[in-house]
Amino acid sequence: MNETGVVAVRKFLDAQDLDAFLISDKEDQFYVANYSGDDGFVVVSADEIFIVTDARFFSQIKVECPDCEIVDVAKKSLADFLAERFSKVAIESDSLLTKDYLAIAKGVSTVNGDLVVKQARMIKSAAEIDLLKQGAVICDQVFDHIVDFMEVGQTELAVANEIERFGKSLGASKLSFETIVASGVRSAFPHGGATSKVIEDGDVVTLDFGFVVDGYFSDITRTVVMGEASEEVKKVYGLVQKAESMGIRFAPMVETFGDLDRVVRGFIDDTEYGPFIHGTGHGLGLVCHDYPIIRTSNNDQLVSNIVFTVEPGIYLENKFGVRIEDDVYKNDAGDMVRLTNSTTDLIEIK
Ligand SMILES: [Mn+2]
Repeated sequence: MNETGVVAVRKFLDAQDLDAFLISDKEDQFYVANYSGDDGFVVVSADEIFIVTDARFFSQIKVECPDCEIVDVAKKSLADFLAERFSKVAIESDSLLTKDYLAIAKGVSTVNGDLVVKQARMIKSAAEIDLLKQGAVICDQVFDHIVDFMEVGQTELAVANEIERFGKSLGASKLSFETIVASGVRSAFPHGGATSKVIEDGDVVTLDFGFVVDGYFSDITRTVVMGEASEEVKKVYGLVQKAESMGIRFAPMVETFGDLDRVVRGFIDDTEYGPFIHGTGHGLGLVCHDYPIIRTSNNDQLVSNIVFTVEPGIYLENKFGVRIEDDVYKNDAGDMVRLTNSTTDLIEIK
């Protein structure tokens, strides 16, 4: 049971005059109740926490969430359980299946509580930051290794496989996402997964990867050049590098994540290579693209201990693309701390 999560949920129940909060999002379930089963629901009321699931998970619940009460779905459906005990229930519309919602809505009235747990999850404890740091350190070690490993003539897949193998050998439990190795004109695809394309001399190569440590995600992007970088590549690279460092430098001075997006976006949009086509970054935590997504419309305050990425990019169709991404947070003193520390200077692999 995570005190911060439970407090946030019960505060919402109080404010909205609700009887219970139905948590359907798996990471929210883990965050609030420490329940890691891949099936079932967590229901938080003013003084109890229930886990509604089947017998496959009962023994695990006794270990993970000893204070929670088990509701056996073989004997009572979720909808019946809620209808018998509660009348007004918060739901998570971004994860609750429509069929479950329709069944529940017959017996209780519902209020949407999508961001309640996600906003609590944004603020990381020291222990969570430590796990996020461990993943970021693996990213840095993998980047060092892959720069030595890469040669003209390898396929993107061979490079991706080596990134994944090496990261796991350093203790990662899994990948944050399918590794991106995009070379040559493919580097202009913002999310170009690795293919059998052979990496050639002069190719710009975008490497975007991450690893999970104890459930917490990391995410790094570096763009390298095989052989000599052209003047245009150097110019675009320099602009992206500047945009990224501006994002990190300005983060302590802005009020909201939307403001941070405007700083980075404004810089790229004002160059001859604008507009900047995606968000400036995203939160990192129990999922890779965690709340908040850093875009102009986000009004969350950029307060201390929210771990997030800064990842501007410029993509020139049919030519090449450059993106640089680091994992950062503002500490209690108001200073930015980088979790990933690989150089952002242009590396030409010769
Ligand atoms: Mn990212």
